[in-house]
Amino acid sequence: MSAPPGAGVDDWLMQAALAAGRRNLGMTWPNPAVGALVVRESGQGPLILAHAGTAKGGRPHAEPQALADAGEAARGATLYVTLEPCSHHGRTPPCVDAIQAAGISRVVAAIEDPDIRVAGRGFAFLRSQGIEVTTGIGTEEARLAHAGHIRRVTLGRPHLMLKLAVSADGKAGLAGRRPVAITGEAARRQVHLMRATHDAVLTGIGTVLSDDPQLTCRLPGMLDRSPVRVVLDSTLRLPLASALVATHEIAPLWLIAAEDAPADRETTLTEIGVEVMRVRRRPNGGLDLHEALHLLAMRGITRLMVEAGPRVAAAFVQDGLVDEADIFTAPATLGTDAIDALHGLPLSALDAYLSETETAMHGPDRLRVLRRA
Ligand code: AOF
Ligand code: ZN
Repeated sequence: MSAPPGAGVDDWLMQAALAAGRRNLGMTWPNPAVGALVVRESGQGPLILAHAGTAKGGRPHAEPQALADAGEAARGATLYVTLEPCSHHGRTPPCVDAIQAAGISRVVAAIEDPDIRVAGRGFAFLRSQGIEVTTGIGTEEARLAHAGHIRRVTLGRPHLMLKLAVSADGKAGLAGRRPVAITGEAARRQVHLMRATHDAVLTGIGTVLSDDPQLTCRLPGMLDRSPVRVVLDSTLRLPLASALVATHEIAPLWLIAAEDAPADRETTLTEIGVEVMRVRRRPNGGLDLHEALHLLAMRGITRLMVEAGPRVAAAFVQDGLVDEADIFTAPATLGTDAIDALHGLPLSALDAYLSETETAMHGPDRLRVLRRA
């Protein structure tokens, strides 16, 4: 394998570590999906001895798995890792101890871990043991891959991705909630992949009542990568016969209700395995979205995808809570009496704090990715 022109060896090996970690996005919460490689100089270029990503459920961490796989050959080798190795005693011993014990002589890490239990201590310990530490390789990609973890530990809320599907004239549906297909099959598959790489997907009770969605990942063989399904349901109207309830053994179903929602509904729902949490209402009667996100972060959610109707979508935009908007635009128009994609707001409201970073075609539909600067 030869290095692409212009990129240093550390850069492209870090890209491989990032790929190893990203494979498990959506499966490692509450932990970040870290990637690690053990690499030795072979005399004819670097040789990747082992690679690993943080395991499902968040443990074991990436580094001890890659080190165990490399075995004795790790002695004197370099470890590439997408996040600062941990230095705290959690449910597993610190990764820095495993790195030292394996005899690694150099660590290349993309970014510091903002978790207050680590925050530079991992690097400091490695250096104090005479291990060379290089940081700042693949920083931008690592910040994206670990955005959920970073926001959860620094802001107490998940990274929020808002998915929208709009017609060429910026509409999201026909008046009167009449169903209409906007985007095509390739976009649908991409949305299911997005569900797989998020910890949870959130919608509003209005969408549940009109569309009866499952919000699972129905790509072949990927049903077990379905996210936690979260419904904003202030008065607990979720029908027991809904597709969400019918699939609650495939992926958890959590409802976020108002403090004043009927207690007997909560009892009924809880008995069938649905989890109910409550948040305050805002003066306008809507649920307090900041509190809802805080609750989800406390439950361990790092990456939240919002796949909701125009009212819920607009509420998150208005509260400044959207970190990324993934907008599929179809070639067809729906006409002036169709419903706006963001209730009461132009689509350009997203430009107030997001800007376009990527664009790609999925069949006939264009995906634009907007991110917070
Ligand atoms: C690493 N490598 O692969 C991951 C790390 O509860 P614990 O003990 O599993 O620790 C969780 C914290 O460890 C998490 O908040 C984050 O700071 C770090 N995650 N660290 O060295 C990994 N996933
Ligand atoms: Zn660790």
